Amino acid sequence: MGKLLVLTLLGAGLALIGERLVAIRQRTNATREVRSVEPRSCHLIEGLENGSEDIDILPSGLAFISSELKYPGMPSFAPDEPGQIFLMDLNEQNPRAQALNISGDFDKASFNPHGISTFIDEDQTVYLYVVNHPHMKSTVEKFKFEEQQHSLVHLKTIKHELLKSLNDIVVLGPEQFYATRDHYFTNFFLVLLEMILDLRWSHVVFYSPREVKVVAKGFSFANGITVSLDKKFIYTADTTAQNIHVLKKHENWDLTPVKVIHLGTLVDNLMVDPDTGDIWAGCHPNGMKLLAYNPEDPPGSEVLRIQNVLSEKPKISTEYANNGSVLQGSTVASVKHRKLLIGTIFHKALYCLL
Ligand SMILES: *[C@@H]1O[C@H](CO)[C@@H](O)[C@H](O)[C@H]1NC(C)=O
Ligand SMILES: *[C@@H]1O[C@H](CO)[C@@H](O)[C@H](O)[C@H]1NC(C)=O
Ligand SMILES: *[C@@H]1O[C@H](CO)[C@@H](O)[C@H](O)[C@H]1NC(C)=O
Ligand SMILES: *[C@@H]1O[C@H](CO)[C@@H](O)[C@H](O)[C@H]1NC(C)=O
Ligand SMILES: [Ca+2]
Ligand SMILES: [Ca+2]
Repeated sequence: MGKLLVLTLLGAGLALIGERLVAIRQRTNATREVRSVEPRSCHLIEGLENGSEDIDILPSGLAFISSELKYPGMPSFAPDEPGQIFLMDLNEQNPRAQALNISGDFDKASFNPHGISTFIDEDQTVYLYVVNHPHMKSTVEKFKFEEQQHSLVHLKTIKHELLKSLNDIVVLGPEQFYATRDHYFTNFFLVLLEMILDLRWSHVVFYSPREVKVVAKGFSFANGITVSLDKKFIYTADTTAQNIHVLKKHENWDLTPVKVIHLGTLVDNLMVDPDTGDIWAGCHPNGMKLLAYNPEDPPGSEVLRIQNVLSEKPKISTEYANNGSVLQGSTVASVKHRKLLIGTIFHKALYCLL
């Protein structure tokens, strides 16, 4: 009896693991190959070779780029180099990426920047908020941007019990932001288990100095987050559910679901075109090639544009796609006046004219 029970349980366990592995292969589009799509003119950006996970462009045309992310399970070409924030002026004829100097009481050696968001105060001061993973923990760093000095002044580090396993951030007030928690667990082994079992414990957190709360939950892997042009809606990517959630923002900062837009690809960061309100999504066409990195058969890149987001039938188009021969592991596509920057987790970055 005992042996039979053990065998039955073992069999059921193996069947469950098998079923889960098949589900993961499906959820990561493990067998997908990518066909090339390219805008009018694109070239790789000099000086950005080790990642450009998130890119935020100011109305003035200055672009901030977070670089050299170290994230568990993902490759890094510069595992011992601290991360940096680069600046690019898209008004220039041939914009170049330059690392910003960081001053203030801040440990630059453990800087590990991930999602970023800019905020312009009433007096036109520019602040840059950065999700940071010093020693693989999560904090949010607030910097003041000094354009003349070409530098970031560190103002404060925000930590909170609910601000764990952070991925991206969108700042909507002088001290108010939403952030995505891509996994509930912080321990790599438990995160794997969370992914395998697809627990959907990932969520969106609201932060202000007076109140911190979970405002949206039930995500498989909440990733990029941004806001509509009229500031009434929040857009959040769910990477492994392969969709974008449109959420309505309320006076008290609560979020309620409006709709879900299915993309059928592993969507990472989201940006809104300031001229049109379209969503631009950096996507991973094949998640398995990211997890099991092989330079001979690298992960590709894909950028989708979603028009008429709030309409009954949003239009989804592929604006860029590559099998990894040029660009690997795209995470973000940021546009401004028909100029496009595409960033990646650990690889290069691309500048295109649309
Ligand atoms: C990716 O995988 C999902 C889930 O299996 C599937 O619905 C979708 O069509 C796939 N996407 C592509 C482009 O093959
Ligand atoms: C990328 O990282 C490698 C290894 O640390 C380093 O040699 C190279 O200079 C880095 N490239 C850039 C552009 O930072
Ligand atoms: C960066 O800032 C520090 C402190 O303000 C300063 O000493 C250093 O010269 C600056 N470096 C550059 C390259 O501007
Ligand atoms: C990617 O596509 C190019 C043609 O566009 C081809 O030459 C190359 O072999 C492909 N690479 C991979 C890894 O599939
Ligand atoms: Ca962002
Ligand atoms: Ca991200």
